[in-house]
Amino acid sequence: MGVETSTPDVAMPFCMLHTLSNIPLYQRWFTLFLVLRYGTIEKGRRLQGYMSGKTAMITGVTGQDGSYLAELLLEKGYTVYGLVRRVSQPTSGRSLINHLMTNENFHLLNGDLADQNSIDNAVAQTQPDEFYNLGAMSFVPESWRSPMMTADITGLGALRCLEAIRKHAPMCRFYQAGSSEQYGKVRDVPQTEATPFHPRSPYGCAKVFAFEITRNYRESYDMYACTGILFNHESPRRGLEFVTRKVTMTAARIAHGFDECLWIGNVNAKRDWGFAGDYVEMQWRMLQQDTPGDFVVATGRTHSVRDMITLAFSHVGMNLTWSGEGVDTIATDQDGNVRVRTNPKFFRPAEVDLLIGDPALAEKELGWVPGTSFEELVQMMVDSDMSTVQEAVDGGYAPPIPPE
Ligand code: NDP
Ligand code: GDR
Repeated sequence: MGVETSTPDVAMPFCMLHTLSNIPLYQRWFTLFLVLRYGTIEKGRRLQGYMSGKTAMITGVTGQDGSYLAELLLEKGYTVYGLVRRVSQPTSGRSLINHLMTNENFHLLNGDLADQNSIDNAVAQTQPDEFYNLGAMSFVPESWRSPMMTADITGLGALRCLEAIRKHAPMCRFYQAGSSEQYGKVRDVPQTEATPFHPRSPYGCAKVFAFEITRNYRESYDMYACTGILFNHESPRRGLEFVTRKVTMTAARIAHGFDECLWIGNVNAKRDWGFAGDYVEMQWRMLQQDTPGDFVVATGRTHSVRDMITLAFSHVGMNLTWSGEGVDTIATDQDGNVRVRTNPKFFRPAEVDLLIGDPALAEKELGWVPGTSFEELVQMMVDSDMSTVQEAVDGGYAPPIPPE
């Protein structure tokens, strides 16, 4: 028999009493209004999330998306629990959430996506209303070097979260961070929710498993579980190994005289790049619907890596001219200096050539349109990295270096 996902009507008055006893009088009246106006206790409780009272758990809270999502949920009045791996030096590596540590509604719990017990305990202890599984080994090239670990964390990790919810908090709503890498060798242009998957990396394969097992738990146990199939999204918080951040940081380093040129891989690959700050709003919206579903989240525009580099370098005063093909591809600036060179070690065993998502369903059902253009995104990232490098110069320390 399936597990109930919404509060049965008969329990409604008791749920209301319990819920209302924890909040101030004026909020009780507003909540009652919401319940009467919108008809069901479930919807009333969800809208009440604006005022507080809801609890969310986030895996991957130390990463780009996790940090933005935690900020968003705290602003909405949630109590947020971040599940973090135990590290020997907790302050380093948590720079993206340091500013949240003094917020009384933000808490960290030790847990690892490789370890069922830790996720079970965290869910049983906190009884979250919403669970966002953003944790993953998320760097595609690493997935060829560590395919087992990738399958374990990025694939099985999602199953472990679903199991913990099924056993300990079956009413909890689950969001899985799906990826356009699931489409890989694309069968449709643009890609939609109906486009078949053909992943091209161990990472993509692991994400397909996570997607399918999320759907399976929804269908098997009637759980509110859904996947956002998110296309590439970037920000000043993006890891330095991903191409956009590698480009913007290297451009800033070159502008300040730390490097001569950028070493790059396949510049012909095309991606649908959006701003991560916009995309976490969608992750939240997907858990506020009456029925769970899977959605493509994308801008509907695509650009080549080459175009992204050209744009980023133009913001630091270098106008690039490209020449050569394949491993001989280079770009020179207006003074004839070679600013971009190709290193075959950045080519992938199997490439995803073209990604462009169709966000029409998300727009229609969730009322969402991305707010930041590609041009604004690149400008924002270059500005941020120029400031970071300038601060290092002023402070007399070395600026960050993108990993090889
Ligand atoms: P990041 O690489 O910035 O963050 C990954 C997070 O996962 C980190 O917090 C990391 O923690 C955590 N993590 C890694 N291994 C484990 C583990 N064994 N147990 C617990 N946590 C772990 O990723 P993003 O923020 O960019 O992406 C968030 C999610 O969205 C990921 O699942 C990614 O695959 C997916 N995605 C991302 C897209 C993008 O363009 N950014 C597009 C589509 C999907 P630690 O700090 O300890 O390393
Ligand atoms: P991706 O992002 O693999 O799409 O995965 P990444 O920025 O790593 O690569 C994008 C494209 O750029 C090409 N490329 C290079 N990439 C890197 N990292 N370094 C280089 O030097 C370089 N040169 C060219 C790549 O070949 C590729 O075509 C990201 C991650 O966030 C995943 O977790 C997420 O699921 C997908 O986006 C959607």
